[in-house]
Amino acid sequence: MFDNLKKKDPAVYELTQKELQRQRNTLALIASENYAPMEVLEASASVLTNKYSEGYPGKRYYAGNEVIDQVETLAIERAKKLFGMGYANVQPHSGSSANFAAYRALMKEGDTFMGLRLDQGGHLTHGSPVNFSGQIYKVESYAVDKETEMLDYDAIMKQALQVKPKVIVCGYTAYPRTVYFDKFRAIADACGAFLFCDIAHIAGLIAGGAHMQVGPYADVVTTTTHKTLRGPRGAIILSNKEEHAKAIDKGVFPGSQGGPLDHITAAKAVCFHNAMQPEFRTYAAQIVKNAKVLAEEVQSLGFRLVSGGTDNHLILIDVKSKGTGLNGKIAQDALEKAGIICNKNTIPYDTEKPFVGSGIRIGTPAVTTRGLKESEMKEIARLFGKTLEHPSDEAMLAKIKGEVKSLMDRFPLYPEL
Ligand code: DSN
Repeated sequence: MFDNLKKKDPAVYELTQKELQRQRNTLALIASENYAPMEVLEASASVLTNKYSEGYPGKRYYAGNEVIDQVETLAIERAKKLFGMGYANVQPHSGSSANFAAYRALMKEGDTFMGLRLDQGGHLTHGSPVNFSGQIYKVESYAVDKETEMLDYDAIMKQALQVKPKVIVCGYTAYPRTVYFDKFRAIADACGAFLFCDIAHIAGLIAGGAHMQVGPYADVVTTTTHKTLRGPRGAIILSNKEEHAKAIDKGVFPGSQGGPLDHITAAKAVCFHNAMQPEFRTYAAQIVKNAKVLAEEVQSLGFRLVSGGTDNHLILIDVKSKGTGLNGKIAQDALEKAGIICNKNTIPYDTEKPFVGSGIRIGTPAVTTRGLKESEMKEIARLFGKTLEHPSDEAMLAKIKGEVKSLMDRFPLYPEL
């Protein structure tokens, strides 16, 4: 693979190789990242990239789509089966595009929806004022409980009954706990709202049986395909309600996108097939096991964890709690120098600006793909703690980077490349 790129465009080839080395040598702890398997990379790099196929299977605006129709239909059928839902649109290019199209299907401009505040673990598309979601619609955000830092379903119910939103958004980018979709269904029913679930972070856990199912409860579901699902970059929209199908399809094309990325659709189909295999259940369970051990170990180093722990793939660490002058940005920068790649994050009721944050978010989907297990989580916690004890000691950070590389060398990444 890549022989032609190497010959024809050595500059781009070199950059891909550098990135491969970076991925091989560092610890990928960004909770939303993963390593797509070779079969997903191969489908993504296929000749399917050459085709224009605006429209949907059997109803295209261009000729020559007999094969693409089969690819897209296969992806749709697999997505439906994987999540136990009756309808799927596999064309969205990203989670934000999927959410845009889904909102268009469920709301009119100026309608009100409820979503978790961005600084508490929601996503930009869940109502941030700098995003289309906060500009086109009226947003009534909800928050996590100040004490437990978890969703307070009674408080959300109370707020929903007052606000009477058109849509309740349930889905998070930095929430380390189980999401009870059944409780959200009850809230949506009580106030007459649609329940929209953005499962981007936990889709792989749901597919792999390591988190409660969403299908029986949601009106509309969106997810990216590249996080815990371990597929190509992209997204899908799902529903069980026939009434939404037409509006969602229209919201994607022609509402907000042109031609689908057919090579990515094929890679999504591969991802869904993989996620239906028994090994994927083992993978999903291991992600959670690893996160729990990592959380306990980080906690035992004296860091406070938001909500006190984790039920899923991610851990939100209040690095300021250590009282050693750390904040999210200082910690992220020091960890990066030590080869530990993660992101700064606000924590609920943070007093720091979003660009600084009091927290560090880490997750186990990528390291679990790489084969690391509980004993390596202890090693990761040790390296994490040592780094944050010496955040400005460049020699120490360089030494830790060497230790990180030695650890990762034991778990080869993409040996074929
Ligand atoms: N940017 C993603 C994350 O890191 O959580 C959400 O889309």
